[in-house]
Amino acid sequence: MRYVQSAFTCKCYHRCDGCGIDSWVGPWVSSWEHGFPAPVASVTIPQDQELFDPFVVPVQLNTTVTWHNNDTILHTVETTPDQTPFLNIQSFTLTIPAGKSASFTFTRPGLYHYYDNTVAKWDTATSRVAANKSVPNYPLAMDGVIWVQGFIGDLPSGSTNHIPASHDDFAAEFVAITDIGTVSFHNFDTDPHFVALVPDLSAPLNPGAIGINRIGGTNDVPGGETLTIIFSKPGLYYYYCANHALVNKDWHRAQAFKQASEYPIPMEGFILVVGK
Ligand SMILES: [Cu+2]
Repeated sequence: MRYVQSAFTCKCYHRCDGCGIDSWVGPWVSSWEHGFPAPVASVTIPQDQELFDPFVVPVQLNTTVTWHNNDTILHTVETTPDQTPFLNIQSFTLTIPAGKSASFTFTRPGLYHYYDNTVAKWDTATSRVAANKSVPNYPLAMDGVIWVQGFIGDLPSGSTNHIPASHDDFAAEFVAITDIGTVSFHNFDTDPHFVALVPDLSAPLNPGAIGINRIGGTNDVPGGETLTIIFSKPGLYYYYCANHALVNKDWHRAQAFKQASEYPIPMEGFILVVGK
């Protein structure tokens, strides 16, 4: 794929991978319109786990994602109520009986956060998906993220996030910036918190290292500390606080420590860094 910003018209062009023809991207044109197969991706619902696998799926624009329900009960796939210019731009609700599949085609770049409302709930106080207590992988919730890659206009080059006082979570779960950009985290809590990447994910997830970053709380520094991280590679960064969550290596996800105030909700977040 190739995106060209013309100096005079500000139109974006997309070069077809197959035939090399540039097409004006408005509406988006993808290689399948030039005779190539439409991109597809899949998410599995394994038996007796009450989880989506994999948790985060990066896809190209115009990809049709199919959820395969290999479980013995019905599951739902529903976008969370959160909506921003880069989050849940298309909303969907799918109901998938045991042994069946359902699909959705993503035609707008951005992040899509979805969950199964039969085994997890939307927590309005924190704007997070929380697992129901009865699920086998508790405290992991049955939610997932689809990242539809592509250009998103009007993103800032710098953004902020914070840890509210008396919380063990980040105020915003999803933040988006342009490449190169920065995210500043302020810690209003008494305890120290950390920002570190969930390991062992393959690019374009976590495409660059950010280190293990400690943010002192108000017990350390009057008013709490601010941490600023520079992101110089586009991609989707999935991070967690090592003081309040561990990495579940089976599912490549952050999992809340029992002592964390928002348990079962893990102290995790996503930063989408979009190329200009
Ligand atoms: Cu923490």
